[in-house]
Amino acid sequence: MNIAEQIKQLRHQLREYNHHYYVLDNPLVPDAEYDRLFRQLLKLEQEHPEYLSADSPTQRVGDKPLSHFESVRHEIPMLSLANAMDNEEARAFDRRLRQKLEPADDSNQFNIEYNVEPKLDGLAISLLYEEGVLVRAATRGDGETGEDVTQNVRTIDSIPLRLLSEKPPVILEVRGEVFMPKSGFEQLNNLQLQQGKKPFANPRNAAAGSLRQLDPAVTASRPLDMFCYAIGRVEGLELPMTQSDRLALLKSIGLKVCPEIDVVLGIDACLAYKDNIGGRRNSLPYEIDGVVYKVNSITQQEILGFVSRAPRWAIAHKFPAQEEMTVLEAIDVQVGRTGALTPVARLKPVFVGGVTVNNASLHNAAEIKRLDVRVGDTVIVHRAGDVIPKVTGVVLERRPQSAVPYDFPENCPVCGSDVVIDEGGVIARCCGGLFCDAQRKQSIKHFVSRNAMDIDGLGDKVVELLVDTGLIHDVGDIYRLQYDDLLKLDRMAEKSASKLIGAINHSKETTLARFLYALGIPQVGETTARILANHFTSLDAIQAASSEELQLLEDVGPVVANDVQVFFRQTHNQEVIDKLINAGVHWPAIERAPEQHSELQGKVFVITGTLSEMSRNDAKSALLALGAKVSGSVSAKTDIVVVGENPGSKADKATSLGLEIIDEAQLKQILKLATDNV
Ligand code: I6G
Repeated sequence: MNIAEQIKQLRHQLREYNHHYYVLDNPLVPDAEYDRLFRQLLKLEQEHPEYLSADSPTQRVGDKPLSHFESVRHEIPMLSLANAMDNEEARAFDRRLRQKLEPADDSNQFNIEYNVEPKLDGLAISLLYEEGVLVRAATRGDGETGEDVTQNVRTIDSIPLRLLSEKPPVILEVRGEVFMPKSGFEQLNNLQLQQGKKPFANPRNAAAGSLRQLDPAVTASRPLDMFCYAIGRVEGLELPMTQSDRLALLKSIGLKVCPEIDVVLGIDACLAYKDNIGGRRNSLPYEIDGVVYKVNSITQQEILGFVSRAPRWAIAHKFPAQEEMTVLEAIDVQVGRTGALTPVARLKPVFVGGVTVNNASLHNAAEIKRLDVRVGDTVIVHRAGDVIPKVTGVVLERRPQSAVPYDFPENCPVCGSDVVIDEGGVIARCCGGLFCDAQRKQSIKHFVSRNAMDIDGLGDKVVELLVDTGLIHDVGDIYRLQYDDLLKLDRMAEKSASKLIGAINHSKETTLARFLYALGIPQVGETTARILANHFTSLDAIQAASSEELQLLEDVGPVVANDVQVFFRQTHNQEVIDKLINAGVHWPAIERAPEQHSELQGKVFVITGTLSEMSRNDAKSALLALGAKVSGSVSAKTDIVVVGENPGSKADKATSLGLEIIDEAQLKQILKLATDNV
C-alpha cells in the first residue's frame, strides 16, 4: 500500500473509532490502540506534509490563536423558539396548530404527531459541511449574524471534521446546541479553583466562555459536546419529510443527536414526555431547561410557517427556572450539634425551581467571604430538584449604597461563647459545648431521632420547648419526664402526652449500636457505631479499648479513635450514660456476628431516593449483614449506587463519576444472590 493509501486508511479507521467513542458512546477499541494508530498517522503526515488535510483526525487543534472572531452572516436566519411556561400555554399552542391545520374540523379532535426532545442549556451553533468536510462553524449571534468559531468547534471530539458518508451532499448546514456535560463542568470548576481562578456559574456559561476563547488550545482542554437538532442550508441531498427522519439522517452520517428524542401523538403525550424527562432531569448527564415540541411532518410545518422570528410549528416548554434573583434580607447563623455555625440567608420570598423559597444555604463563613454577599444585596438563588436552595452569586449592579460587608460573629449567637475557626479555616465552631443551648437541643434531637433511640412524638418543636422550659437539660433527663410535666407544655394534649410517655418507655429497649450512635460521639455515624458494637460487644469494652485496639477496626483511624476516647473520658458524658442506664435503657447481649464472606464483602454502597418495597434501613441492614459498607455520600470510593424514586444529587454525582447505578429490583437480586452464596 502506498503512503497516500496508508494515510487514507488510517484516517478512515480513526474517524470510525472516534465516532463510536464520542458519538455512539460505545468504544470499539481500547484507548491504547486508538493512540497507536493516531501516532502512526501523525508520523506519516509529518514525514509527508504534502498529504496534510484539514479534515484529518490529527488536525483538530489549530496552532494559531486568533486576534478576534470574524462575523458570519447566516444565509438562512437562525430563528428562536417561542416559549410555553406551563401546560396551559402548551395546550394553547397545540390548539392553535390544530385550528390552522384543519380549520374545517369543528371538533378539532385529531392529534398532531410531534417530535419531542429535551432543550439543552447550551448555545446554538451552525456547522457548515461542504462536500462532507466541516468548513465553518458559527454562533447564532442575533440570528442574522454570528461569530466564526470554526477553530474552536473543530476541537469538539463529537463533531465530525468529515461526515461519515460515501456521497456527502454538496452543502449541508446543521444546527444544534453545544453544551458542557455536568461531569466536565464540575471537573473544570475544580480546576479553576485549584488555579485560583473564578469558577463558572453554570454549565451554559462555561460552554459559552469556552467557545469564545481566542486560543483554540484552551477550548480543546474544555469538555464540550454537541447535539444536532435541525438542518439549515442543503444542496445535493433530498431530505426526508419528517423531523424524526431528518434527525435519523443526521445520525447516520456521524452527527450526534440527543438519545432522548421521541415521536408522540398529541399534546397529552407531549406533556407526559415533559413530566418524564423533568423527573429524570437531575440524573441526565447534561443540563436541560425544558423540552421542545416540533410538528413532525415537514408538510404540516410548511403549512404552518412562521410568526415574526419563530417557527409556528415548534415550541420550547420551559421548566420552572432554577435560578432567580431576590433580596437578601438577613443572614442568620445556626448552631449545630457539634457547635458548627452555619449561615442561612433569609430571603424575600421568591418562586424558584417550582417552589417558593424563603431561606437558602450560605454554607460557611468562607463562602460568604468568597461571594462578598451583604445584607440588602440582590442575590442569585439556585434550586435544583430537591436539593437545599443556595445563594450562588450577587448582582453587584443592584447593590444598595448602604450594604456593608458581613462580619461573621466572633461569639456564638446562642450562648455567647467564643467562636473558633477549625484548622481547615472553613468551619466556625462555638466553644460552648453542652453549655450552649443550641448544641444541647441539637444533641437531644439527634438522640431521639429515628435511627438513634427512635422516640416517636419527640419532634424538634417539643425538644425545644422541653429545653426552654427547663424540663430537660440533657438526654438523661428524657427518661425522668412524667406525664404531668408534658401536660405543662404548650399545645400538648393528654393523648399526645401519654403516647409520648409510651414511646419514651418503649425506646429504653434498644441495641448497643443505636445507643452508641445516639450518644452523638463526634465522627461516629451509624456504620461506625455498628462496627464498634459488633466488634467489642459491650459498652464497657468500648470504653476500655486503647487507641490501637480501636484502630484495628475498619473505618476507624487515629482521628475517630481519639474522638471516641475523648468522649468517654468526659465526666459529664459518663454522668449522662449512667443516668440513661439507671433509667432502664438496655440492649440485648451481642453475640459476635460470625464473619460472613459474601461477594459483597467490603463493597461500598450508597442508597439514594425512596425504595418502594423495602425501607432504606432494611436495605442497609441487609447489605451490612453481608459484609458490604453503606456510605451516606457518593465518592470515587463508592462501588454501587442504589437509586430509588426521586433521587437527589447523589444520583447525578454517581452518573458524573461513571459509577455503577442499580435500581431497587437489581438490589434485591444482588442481595438474594449474595445470601444464597454465603
Ligand atoms: O433553540 C433551540 C433549541 C432546541 C431551537 C430548536 C431546538 O430543537 C430541539 N429548534 C429550532 C428549530 C430552533 N431553535 C429555531
